[in-house]
Amino acid sequence: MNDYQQDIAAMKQWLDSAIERGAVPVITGQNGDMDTIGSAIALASIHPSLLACGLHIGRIAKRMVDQLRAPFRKIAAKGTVFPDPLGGIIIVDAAAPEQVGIDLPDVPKLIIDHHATNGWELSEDDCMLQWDVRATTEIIATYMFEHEKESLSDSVRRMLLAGLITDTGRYKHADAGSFAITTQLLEGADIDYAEFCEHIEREETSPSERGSLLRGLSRTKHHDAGDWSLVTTYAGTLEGRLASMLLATGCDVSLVSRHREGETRLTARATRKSTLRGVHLGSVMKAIAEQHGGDGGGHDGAAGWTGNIDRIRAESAFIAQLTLQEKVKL
Ligand SMILES: [Mn+2]
Repeated sequence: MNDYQQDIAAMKQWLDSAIERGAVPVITGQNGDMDTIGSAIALASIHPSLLACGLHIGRIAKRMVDQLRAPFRKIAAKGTVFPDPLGGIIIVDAAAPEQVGIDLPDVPKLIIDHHATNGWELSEDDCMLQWDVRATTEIIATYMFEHEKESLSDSVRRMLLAGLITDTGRYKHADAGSFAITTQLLEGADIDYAEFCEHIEREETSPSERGSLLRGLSRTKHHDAGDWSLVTTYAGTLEGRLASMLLATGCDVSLVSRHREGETRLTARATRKSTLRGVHLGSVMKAIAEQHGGDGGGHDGAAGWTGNIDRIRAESAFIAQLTLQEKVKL
């Protein structure tokens, strides 16, 4: 058995005993992106004792949940009363407890994630699957193909596919594994891939969001951060989308910051070429958290940090950390 197969076996064992003990909420990462929501809803479909829930639901995920009438419960950061008895909790696509955003009950945990960095502390009854894959839905799909094939309805497959499509930037950041899972999900399903993809990627903005994106674009600055060409700006909303748009200028790395109610948030993106040459934004964000507090981490090409130093200091900290990453000659 390889590591992944061992993980799947451990996950099966954890799930079987948790379901026997009681209800099992499947909790999403607080950014509510399609990968975390899709993972939770798909996994929750395997048994009535499981319920997908979380603090936020992002816009693509919201659209999918509404259309497929998928069960998802929004819960509050504080004072959520979990069902009794509670068999355990599952956390999907969150690299640390802070990325869940709610007080977690003290019961056995199953953590399923694909971030390069992780801040979980495990106790004996916990189980963690941290795989080097492009989306958490790949891990859920692998599990379901192995043990819960009859739960893989077209709707569930759509949830899993949507997580893959969004986390890989419509397969721009895909690898052989994500293509293999995609093929498996499409085989035997009544899904028109091209139409589904177009549907997922349809990005509507309100006039105020468009205004915010345009102001963000008009405030951009270029920096040389050591070996890297960096474009920065700040915006009040849609930072991820803005950061991706900035990469189209040809820079190596983009950074969008935002400050609201005493909290600063950094959102960064890097091109694949840069990550191959040594940029790791997850490590940059983690280093900022170590130096200035707050919570940071993520992937090599997409990462974030949240904390309470001001925006300018946070941006400088990012530039300083990025400068430290040396370019590898290819
Ligand atoms: Mn993800």
